[in-house]
Amino acid sequence: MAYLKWLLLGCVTLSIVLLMVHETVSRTNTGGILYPQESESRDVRSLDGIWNFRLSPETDPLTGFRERWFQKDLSQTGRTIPMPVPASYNDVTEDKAIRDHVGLVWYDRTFYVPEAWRQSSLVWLRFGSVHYAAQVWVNGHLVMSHEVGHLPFQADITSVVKFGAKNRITVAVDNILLQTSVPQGHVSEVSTDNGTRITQSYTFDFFNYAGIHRPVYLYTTPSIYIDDISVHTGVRGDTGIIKYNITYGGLLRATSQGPACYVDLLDRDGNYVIRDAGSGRLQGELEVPVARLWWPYLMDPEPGYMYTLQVRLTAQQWGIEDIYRLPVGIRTVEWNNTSILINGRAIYLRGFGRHEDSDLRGKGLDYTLIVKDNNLIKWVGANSYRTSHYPYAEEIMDFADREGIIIMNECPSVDTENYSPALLEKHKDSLSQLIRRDKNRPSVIFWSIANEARTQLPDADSYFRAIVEHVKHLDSTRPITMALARGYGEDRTGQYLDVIGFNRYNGWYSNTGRTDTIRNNVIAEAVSWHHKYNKPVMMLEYGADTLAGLHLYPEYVWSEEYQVEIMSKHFEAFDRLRMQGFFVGEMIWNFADFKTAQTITRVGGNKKGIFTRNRQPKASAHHIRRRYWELAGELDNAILPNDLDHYVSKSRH
Ligand code: GCB
Repeated sequence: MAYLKWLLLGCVTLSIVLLMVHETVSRTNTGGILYPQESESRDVRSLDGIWNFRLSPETDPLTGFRERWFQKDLSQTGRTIPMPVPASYNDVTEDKAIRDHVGLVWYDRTFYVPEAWRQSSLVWLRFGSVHYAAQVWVNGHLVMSHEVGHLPFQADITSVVKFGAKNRITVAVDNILLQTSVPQGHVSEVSTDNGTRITQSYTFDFFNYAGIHRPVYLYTTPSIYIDDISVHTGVRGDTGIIKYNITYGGLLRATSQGPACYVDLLDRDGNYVIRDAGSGRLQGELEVPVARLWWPYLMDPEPGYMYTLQVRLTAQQWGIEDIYRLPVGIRTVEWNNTSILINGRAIYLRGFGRHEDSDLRGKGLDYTLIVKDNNLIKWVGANSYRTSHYPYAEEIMDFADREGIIIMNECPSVDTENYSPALLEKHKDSLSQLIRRDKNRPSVIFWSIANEARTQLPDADSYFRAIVEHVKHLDSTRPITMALARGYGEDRTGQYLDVIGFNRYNGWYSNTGRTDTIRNNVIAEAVSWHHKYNKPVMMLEYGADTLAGLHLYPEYVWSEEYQVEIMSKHFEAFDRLRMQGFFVGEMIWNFADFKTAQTITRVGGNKKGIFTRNRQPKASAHHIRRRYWELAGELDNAILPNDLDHYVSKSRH
């Protein structure tokens, strides 16, 4: 009985969130989600910093709603503590109750809106991501509700802000995952020494960090504004093609003429390549003579070449002009039964699965970490990664665009089971939001629709057919994949995918310690997937937990030597598979160690990283570096760095 009460409570919390979504949908922007940007017509202010924070009482989680905490300063409702934004709240204090809290937490802060913004400006509030569900009030008015973490949401808050005065923003965050959330989770009751408490469980291993994870921006647009830009690029001979489609927002009188739109194209150095194109139309096509193409890292001496599409929207009778600058990379993506091609050249992926995860910050955006990770990716000679198991921050994706890193862009569906119509809608919605956000990024080459779904279940067939149809409808220019973990014999979903990705822990979860079973098993499985579906195949996860500094020889589980050995056995398999013509990539699990839920199978987290959580290399990082660079040399004629091997003797150098 008590169990049911708690379960219901979880549902109640989320359904309040959902109810509010419906109530506020008219005010929440459902159009584009362009990244906030300063321009001649737009102003941006960051609301990052130290916010006030408090937990909802665990035994009465809905108090904050009942007592309307959003109508006063949070500090007037009880004791608050300082909390950094962006950051996960879990690891910032010494309090286990905060780290392991299940349910709602509250944040607030004040901010000023300059008087100068009153003139002809709309004021927008945008969150890069809040995990898992959020409601936002400005000056006591509910302005936004959002569900599914890892994705941005925004609203026009002009009607509720006070210009030239102090304003308050309040955010309620719910971390409860249920059978109809993406990803799925479960709440249950646990009997403790202090009475009954709720506890949350989930089948995935990464820690369910929560909070305001990414930057919060206040920004302005003119009253008629560029709402969204979509580009599709192509190549004809040495001419680059950019097709664009611009939508605008704001109220125009029924009698008035629509706004006119002009586009310019600038090269990487800011020089005009094309001026005033489009003769006022919202759609058009640019022809870029002798175009510089967007190439992946190490496939070209200047990878990640980005132009800037400068869009000017003018509503002359109102004297309004809005300007937005979108980075654009020109490239093509094609695929067939055996290969993926970028700009007509076959690619071979060498990369990893990753997590947004670091000490203290959890999943909070951290610029130092982003730059460090980006440096390490390039140091290792990787050309790709999967955004396992959810969309990564836009600030991270910007690096991938500019550096030429190929992204397999994954939505937050992990271990999906208990298929239901409600879950299907949520899952589709997460993909709509992801595609809306990332559709213009040249680095995004694949959409990954799920990780390790239970694809052997009868319902998986129609469920994933519907998901694939949905994605194709939104974007048919990129191949769709999924990280499959059920055996090829029982899988029901590969038929709908364009590329087969599989995860398998040979020598770790199966045949532990027997590295001599790896090579043939990997080859046999990859070949079987290809035979079953006649699609390109790649390995998206393999690896071994490794405690940095643990050395055991001959190789023994958890040691650095064992991780290296396991990798070499996979490398042998990959090289033989490459010769068969359908094997398109290898991604090791994981880039870095990361925090997990507490279980007896993890020692202080998942240790399958080739880097420690602190981003220091294990022996495996040096090992994979040699392979990835050598592959780049062999396949793309990349020039190898001269420190791949340390000097040993004259005969080797
Ligand atoms: C998997 C999951 C990944 C885990 C990994 C592991 O199959 O996709 O999220 O972290 O295994 O290390 O167990």
